[in-house]
Amino acid sequence: MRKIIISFIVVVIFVVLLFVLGSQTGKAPETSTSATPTPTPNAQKAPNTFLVQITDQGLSVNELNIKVGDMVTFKNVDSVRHWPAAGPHPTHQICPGFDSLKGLSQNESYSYRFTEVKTCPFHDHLNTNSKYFGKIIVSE
Ligand SMILES: [Cu+2]
Repeated sequence: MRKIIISFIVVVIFVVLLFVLGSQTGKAPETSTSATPTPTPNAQKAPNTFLVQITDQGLSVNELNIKVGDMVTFKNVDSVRHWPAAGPHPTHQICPGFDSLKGLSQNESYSYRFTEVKTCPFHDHLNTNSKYFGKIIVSE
């Protein structure tokens, strides 16, 4: 009877050892591959805000590379109204929601936060001149 109990204990210890060793070897490749840090949501920096000024000469920036979560502020510094909106004109449906919904008067701003990986072409809904066309490239 005593022999059975001892051999049972030995088996239990053996199984526990196997489990511990198994979980360690399971972790080992993970730590070796994480030598090159991969960005995690917690490691990402705070969202940025980018400014696009709308002037009588056109846009201060026509092509903008941003990250998901970043915001773009369009400020009209021209004396006439401008209406930033996503393409295509006139429905603005490529990036739904990216639309000031009215013409901005001088010194008025419109901000939009981009929440998905996408390229959003935009234009001035009130002016078909190509100098008011641009695109916002949103990446992870
Ligand atoms: Cu339009």
